[in-house]
Amino acid sequence: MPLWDHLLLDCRLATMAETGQAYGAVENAALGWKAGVITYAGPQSGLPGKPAELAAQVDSAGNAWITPGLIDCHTHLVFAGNRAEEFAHRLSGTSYEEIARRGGGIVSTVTKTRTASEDELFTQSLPRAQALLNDGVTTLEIKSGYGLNLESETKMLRVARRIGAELGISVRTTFLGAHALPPEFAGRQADYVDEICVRMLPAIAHAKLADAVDAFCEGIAFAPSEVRRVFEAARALGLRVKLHADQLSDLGGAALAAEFAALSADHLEYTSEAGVRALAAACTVATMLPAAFYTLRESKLPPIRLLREHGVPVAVASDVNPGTSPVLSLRTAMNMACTLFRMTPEEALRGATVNAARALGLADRGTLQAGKRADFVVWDVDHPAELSYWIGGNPLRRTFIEGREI
Ligand code: DI6
Ligand code: FE
Repeated sequence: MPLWDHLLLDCRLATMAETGQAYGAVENAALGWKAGVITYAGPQSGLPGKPAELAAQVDSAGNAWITPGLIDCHTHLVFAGNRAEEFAHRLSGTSYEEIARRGGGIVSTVTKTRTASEDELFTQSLPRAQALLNDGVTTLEIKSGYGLNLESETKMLRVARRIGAELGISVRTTFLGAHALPPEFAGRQADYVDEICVRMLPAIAHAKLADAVDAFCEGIAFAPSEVRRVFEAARALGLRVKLHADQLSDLGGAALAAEFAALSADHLEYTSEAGVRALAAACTVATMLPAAFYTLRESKLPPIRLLREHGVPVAVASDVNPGTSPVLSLRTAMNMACTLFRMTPEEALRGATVNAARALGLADRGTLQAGKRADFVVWDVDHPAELSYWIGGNPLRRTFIEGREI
């Protein structure tokens, strides 16, 4: 009786485990799995028996590099329409904040998303998830935040879950009701925060539609005191939080996220050293979103050196959204993390695997180690640094999710 379902021989594994080796690399390696879980990831010479006796199916990876499936821990890919027109306006000099103040920006996507039927929203959003999957993503976070009322926020979250079921990809959903002020609440921001805390959040928690709760803490969005109310409501319902923090200004977002033991604080361009210390103490992941930095032509760099010095785990995500990050490739975001933020290619890959898993509170994936989910990608590259090096192209050869090739 074979022990395992499948065994791949002749692999080069970028395990991303903390082994002291760059990328946790193991060459001349083998990878075995059973029932969707890795049973062996190590040197081929260390296999506990003859391959044919170990697994029902044995084949060769032809010495290809294999990484954990990429994890995109911050996206807003469920939305209707697009904002190519706004892109043109920004290029001719109108700022993102100015467009938001004039009722464009996020609110224009809200109008389209509210109007779209659930099927239309699904049909428009699915190809974006498919694009990420085609580029190596096997776990994906999707936020709501373009509905801004209970009906449309739950519609978005249902569509997000349906995308996961349709593609066989693992989707984690995040409720982002505190993304923007919906027009019907103009001049009544406190009432909208009440609506989130008293009505929307409890209903969404009850329907088990969200795995976490997020908020946009910014001058053009929600103040720290308002975010605090949302986070207290989330905590009372047993939901973990994340925060869009310090993207366009320093409102102390990182420290606020840390105070609530957030899974992650995201963006962080304007975060101070005190904020970085708070993240380190709370074991909160710092998520870099360089494609938004790029799209907004920002110049204030996030404090990468301080994050390193204080040992904060750093994730990298696409932030797919129609306004500030129309990027449908996590590898492109990894490239930008290197070129724009001067992260190393290894840090970028760590940020899109093991640290991204932490940012989603998922302990069962992100590395190639026995006991982890058999989510992995076989790449046509000579070195794992190439995953951050190339822009475009299609180096992906095979994708496995829970041990099943897709
Ligand atoms: N920060 C962002 O970069 C996106 N949301 C957020 O909170 C932008 C969303 C949009 O412009 O549609
Ligand atoms: Fe975002």
